[in-house]
Amino acid sequence: CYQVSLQTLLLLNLLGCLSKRQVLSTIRQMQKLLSTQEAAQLQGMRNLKKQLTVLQNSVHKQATKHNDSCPHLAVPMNGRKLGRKALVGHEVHFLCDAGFHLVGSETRTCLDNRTWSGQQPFCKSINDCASNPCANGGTCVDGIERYTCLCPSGWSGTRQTHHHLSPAAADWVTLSNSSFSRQPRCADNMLGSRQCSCDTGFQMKAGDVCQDVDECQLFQSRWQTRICVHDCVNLPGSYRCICPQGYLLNTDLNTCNDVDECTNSQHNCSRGEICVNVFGGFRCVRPECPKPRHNTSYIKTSAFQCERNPCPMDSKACRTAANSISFHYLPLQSNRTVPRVLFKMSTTRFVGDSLRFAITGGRGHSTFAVQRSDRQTGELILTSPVAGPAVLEVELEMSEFARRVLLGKHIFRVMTFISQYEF
Ligand SMILES: [Ca+2]
Ligand SMILES: [Ca+2]
Repeated sequence: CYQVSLQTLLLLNLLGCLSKRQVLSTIRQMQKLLSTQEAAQLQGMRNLKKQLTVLQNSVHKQATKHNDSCPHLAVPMNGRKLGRKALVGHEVHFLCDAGFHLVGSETRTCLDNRTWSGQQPFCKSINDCASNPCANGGTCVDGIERYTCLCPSGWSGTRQTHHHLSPAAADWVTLSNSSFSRQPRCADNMLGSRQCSCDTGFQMKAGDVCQDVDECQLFQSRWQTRICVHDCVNLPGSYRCICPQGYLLNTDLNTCNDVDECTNSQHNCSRGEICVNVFGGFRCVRPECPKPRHNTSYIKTSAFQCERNPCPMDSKACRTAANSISFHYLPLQSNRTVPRVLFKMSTTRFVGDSLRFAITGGRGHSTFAVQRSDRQTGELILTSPVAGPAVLEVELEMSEFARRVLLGKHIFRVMTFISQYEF
C-alpha cells in the first residue's frame, strides 16, 4: 500500500512484516521500472551517438571544402584517362581501346564548385553483330573488332561477301556440306599397303571420306554430356560455345562468366542511383528512407541504411517505429537448389536479452522462411527453387527485447534478382 525502497524492503522481509506474496509483487514492480528506465537510457545514448556522427560528417565536409580540387576520377575499363591534375579549371580526357567506343563525356572539367562537368564515361564493347552483318540466316558471333558468320549448310561464304562492308573484320565460316567433309591424308607404307587418316575433329566414313564430328549434336543435346553451358555451334573439325548477352565465354571455352558492368563502369545508372551487378546484367537501385509521418522521420546514414531521428518520448508512433531500415540487393541464378541461406542478420550493439526475427512483408515472400542460426543471428532462407528472370522482395524485422520490453526494431529490405539462366 506504500512505496518501499530496496533497503526497507530487505528490512521488512527480515523482520517478517511482509508476506512472501507482497515481497514478490514489489520485486516485480521494481524490475519493470528498471527495464523501462534501462530502455530509455539506452535510447538516449543512441541519440547522442547519432548526433556525434552527424557533427563529425559536417566537420569532414568543411575540411575538404578548403581543398581546390575535384574528386578522383576512375580510369574506364578498356580505356585511358589523359590528364592527371584534378584542380579547378583543369580538364581530363578519355579514350577507349580498339574495339570499344566511349559512352559519356569525352572531356570533363573541374568546375569552381569542385565537381566535374559531364558524366563519367565508360568504354562499351562494339557489338560487331549489331548491324546483323550475316545474311541468309547466318549466325553472327561477336568478337573484339571482328565477327564470325556461321553460315547454315547450303550457303557458301562467297555468296555473302557483299556484306563485308562493315568496318569490323569478318571471319567467314561456311557451314556448307562440303566443308564438313574432307579427303583423308593417305600414305603408302613399307609393306605396300595404303594407310589413311583424318584430321582432328573428323572421322572416317564409308567411301573413304573424312566427315566432321558434330560435337553439338553428339554431346550438347543431353544434359549429362553437355559441352557448353549455354549454346553450341558445330564447326568443321571443332565446335564453339556461345554465351548470351551479359556474359563472356570463360577461358575453359564452355562456361559463361557474368560481366560485372558496375565495376567496369559499363552501366547507365543515373546520378543518385547505385549499380548492382547481377547475373547476366545489372540493376540501378535507389534506396530511399520512408517519408516523415506521425513525428517519425529518418536520416540516411549510408548508401544502404536509414536511421530514425531522435523522437519525442511522448510519441508512441515514433517510439514503436523501426530504429533502422537497411537495404540489401542479392544476385542469384535461376533454379538454384534449396534450402539456401540468402542473407544473415544480426546486431553488433546487442544489449537486450533476446532477439526475435520475422518476415513482415514483401512480394513473393511465400518462397522464404526465416530462422535463428545462433542467439544473435537470424537467417533468410529460400525454401523453393525460383525460375528466372524474377525479382523477389521480402521485408524482415529483427526486434530486440530486455525482459520482454521492446528496446528496438530493425528492418531489412531484401531484394533478390534472379537471372534468366542457371549461371
Ligand atoms: Ca565439328
Ligand atoms: Ca552482370
